[in-house]
Amino acid sequence: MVGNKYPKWEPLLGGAGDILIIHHWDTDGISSAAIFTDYIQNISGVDLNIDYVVPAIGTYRLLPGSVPEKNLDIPSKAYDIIAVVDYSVPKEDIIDLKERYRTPIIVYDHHLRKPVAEENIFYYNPVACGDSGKKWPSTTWVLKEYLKIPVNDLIVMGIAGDLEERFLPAGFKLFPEVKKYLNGSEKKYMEYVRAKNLIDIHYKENDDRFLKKIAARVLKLKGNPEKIAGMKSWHKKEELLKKEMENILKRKPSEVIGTVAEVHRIDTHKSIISAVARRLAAKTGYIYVMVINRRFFKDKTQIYVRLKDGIRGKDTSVFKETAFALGGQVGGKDEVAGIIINDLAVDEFIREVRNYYE
Ligand SMILES: [Mn+2]
Repeated sequence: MVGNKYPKWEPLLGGAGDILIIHHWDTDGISSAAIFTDYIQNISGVDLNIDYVVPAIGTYRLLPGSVPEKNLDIPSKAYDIIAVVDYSVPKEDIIDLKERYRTPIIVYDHHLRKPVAEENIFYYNPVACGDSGKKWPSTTWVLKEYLKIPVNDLIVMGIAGDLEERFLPAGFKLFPEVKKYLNGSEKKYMEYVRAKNLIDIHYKENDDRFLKKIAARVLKLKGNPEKIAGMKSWHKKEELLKKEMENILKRKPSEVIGTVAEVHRIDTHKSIISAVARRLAAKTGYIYVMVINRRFFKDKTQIYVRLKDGIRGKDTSVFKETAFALGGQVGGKDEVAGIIINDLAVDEFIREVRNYYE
């Protein structure tokens, strides 16, 4: 349940004009930015100037400066408020951002992190504060509960973004409001999953220019899955990407870790590592799948670990702790580990994970 422990930030909007929204590059992050935009536009009496910034794909830090050295290409101007939605970063980064810009920070998130309790940081993350992640399927749901918005297309889109078909059938029981909104139709829900795939094309393509506009675009479409399905140019991009994905999924694992994990090495500039891991996790006979991509960053490697769908009582903490101890950047939820690690540390990482599990 939503308690009263969270301070209200709405009074800050009085007199505010320039807002920066930093959001995760995926459908939940985009939908959350759209919901937040709609909310502040409605309660502010004036026209707001809103800039959107999407961090360099695959990074989980708030390090202002042009990409690739730093991961946030923030326009050089002053902001009255900065919001960070659905983007999981270390607590220190949020505090640093507040001090650097001398502005209040509003955070809405559902990733597992240490909570931030600091003056002028309005931190809404029930999962960081001890709630089960199962109760918070998306950041759009966090926004819905705390801003007290009735279920709408953007909220469902966020859920479809993070959980896809895995939301069903339990999600209709756990979240009767969603079931009611969709008239109990699982078929209708799947339209959001299809629309989600079209939205996610843009981060998979690594299209950073368009990603700065996509939250406003999706808000204009009100998150309506039929309208999104009508975007022809988005379909074309999807086709090309699908072909590349199919080619990767046809291959056998490059190696296995005991009876625990299958490992796939890929080699691409596109940001498809999480999508590849998702597809593999749906069909693997192992407990985990690990995907390794050496080509996305110049001298760093992307590693993505995902727990097989439907496995209970396990998480990805061994992978996260091992990578962290080797100097890697680590993010993700219980069932997912997103890791960026120096090329030179990859072999050692695999060796240590092997030592643990074999
Ligand atoms: Mn999310």
